[in-house]
Amino acid sequence: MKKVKGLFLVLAVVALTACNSNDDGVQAGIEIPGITITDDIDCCSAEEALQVYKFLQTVKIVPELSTEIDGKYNVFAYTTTGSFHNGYNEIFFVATKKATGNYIKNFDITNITPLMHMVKMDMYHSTPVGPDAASFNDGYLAVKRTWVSFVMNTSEAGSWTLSYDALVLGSKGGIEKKDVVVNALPDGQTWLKSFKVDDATYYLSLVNPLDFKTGTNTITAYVSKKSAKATVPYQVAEETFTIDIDPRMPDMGNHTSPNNTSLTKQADGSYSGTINLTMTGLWRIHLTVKDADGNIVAGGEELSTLYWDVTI
Ligand SMILES: [Cu+2]
Repeated sequence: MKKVKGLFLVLAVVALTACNSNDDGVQAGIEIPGITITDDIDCCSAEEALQVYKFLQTVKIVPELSTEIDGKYNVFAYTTTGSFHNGYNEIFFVATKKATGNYIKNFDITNITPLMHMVKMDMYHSTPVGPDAASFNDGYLAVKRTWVSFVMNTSEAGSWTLSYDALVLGSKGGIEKKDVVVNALPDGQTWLKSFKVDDATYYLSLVNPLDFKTGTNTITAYVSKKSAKATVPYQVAEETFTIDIDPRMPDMGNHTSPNNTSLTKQADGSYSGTINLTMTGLWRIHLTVKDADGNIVAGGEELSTLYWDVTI
């Protein structure tokens, strides 16, 4: 593959300094540790590698979930904060060649298995997880994403481990029961709720509520079904539901907002709707869940006791 070191450095300089110069000379002394400076047949052009690098500046590494494979490759895991919290957490993965630091486009992260040990009862349970990690942005295909939604935080009641399998250019690896800490949410925040239909337990994971802004927002969630065996990660439910939302401000006489739309199931298995948060403060999003025939299976009453709490 052709070397494009010069081009890459120019792009990097522009990206890192946001200078407006059209000077196409290579500037000396720019150090960008641990990233590719050449095209790589196993990944991408230097330009795409720069997009990967830039994306990784927006997230933080989770050291306990990173690993080395066969002495040849590294797998690095990232979250928004470098840590985990109650409810939905996106996890991003990249694989690199140890020798060059170059990214690798084709790798698999599978069987993500979070496991909580409940001390008092000496029992174990898992939690909702996303599908196998996959690319999600055409600009940087070498970054894979999935998610875990933790039903409990780490406390005296118990603690979490996480495992996954990795396959990088034919080499197998992964991590096995690494300790991870799951932080509690700030007081008054509730981003994960459960409901029961007959003997089945379902979890409603609200996606990234910190992204909500005043006004109209897309609201995204997942519905996961508890596994028959509690230690098996809970997959996205195959059933189709509709989730009606009724956002209120409990500190302001429970006033509501206009122009909200229900969350409906999307092709990718997520649920998506529209929420209108007319002002800053605490919003209690009351939920009513209907099955595919329109029968209410959870919530349904005025100010449903099934709700998420979000402060914007
Ligand atoms: Cu637990």
